[in-house]
Amino acid sequence: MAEHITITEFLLKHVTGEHSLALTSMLKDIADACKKIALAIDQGALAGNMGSLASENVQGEVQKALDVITNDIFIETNQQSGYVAGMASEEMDDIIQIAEPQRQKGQYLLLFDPLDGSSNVNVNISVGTIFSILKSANAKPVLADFLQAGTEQICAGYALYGTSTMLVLTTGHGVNGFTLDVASGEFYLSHPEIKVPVDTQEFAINMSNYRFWQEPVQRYIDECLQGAEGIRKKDFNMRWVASMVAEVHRILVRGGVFMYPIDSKLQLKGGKLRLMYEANPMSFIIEQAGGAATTGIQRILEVHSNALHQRVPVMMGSRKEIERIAAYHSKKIAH
Ligand code: P6P
Repeated sequence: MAEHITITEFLLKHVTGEHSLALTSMLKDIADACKKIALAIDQGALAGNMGSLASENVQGEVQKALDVITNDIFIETNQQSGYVAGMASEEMDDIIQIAEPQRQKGQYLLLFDPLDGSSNVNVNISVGTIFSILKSANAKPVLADFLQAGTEQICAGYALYGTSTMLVLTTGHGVNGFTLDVASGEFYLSHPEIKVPVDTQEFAINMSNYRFWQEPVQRYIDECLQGAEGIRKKDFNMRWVASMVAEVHRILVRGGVFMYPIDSKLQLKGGKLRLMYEANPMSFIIEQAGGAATTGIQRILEVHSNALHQRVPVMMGSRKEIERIAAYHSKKIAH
């Protein structure tokens, strides 16, 4: 792999500033955790952990054995650096305090969804891990220390367990992708300085919810479906993998929009996707790659966080399309 640099070489060379030591160390542990998760998933049904447990997570979702296994891997592996003072997981109600000996070096918060799209595991469709890193105001963080706007993130990324295992991350200076070389166990830089195409002809949304959407979303999708004969004067393609990490990665590579908008079914919950460890990290990545991310009403990264498992509407991807969608929501573009 002489033509590619390893993730460690990349981090040492490119991660600078006040958080550089901490981020280099924490991202090494995150990469190690994702390698372990990839192994656990690659075993598939052979490892006997594809089933569902009797337990439910804080979301009220039946937990799959792998949800718990990957959650444990992420927590255990990311306590090594000494920089993580607290964690929060989609799979756990409360924040996770890190004991004194492990947190002596710094005050960072690691929020994560250990296995996003886990319902796809049994049918062998790509899944991922999403993470976000914040600075804590306290050495012994409490819940309030986690409730920061997405603009406060110092790092975000995801692992995609797809046809290859990839790690994609940003520290606020662009987006870079690394591919796992299974033979050596190293992540190598394979997608430097990723940029989202500003235009697209591809949208990703769960069409079965059409009758529950608000008018601006129905309008946008109707116009896409009208294709070249309609006002958009071009045909659109549709994708829906039901795995946010896979959708966002495709958009980073070839453009598109990912939409999980608010709808009449989700009104009381506030949305489908979670702000702190899904929408915020993915929005940070998309924006750093030149795209945009909105709730329909505001920039996702500026949403005020008032609960650890808060949900938000999510529409992100190619900048010009997201600007159009936001304009439809604010009625700045007449029919
Ligand atoms: P639906 C996976 O459960 C997830 O949180 C996202 O990764 C994905 O985009 C979405 O839900 C899929 O939702 O309605 O298709 O099941």
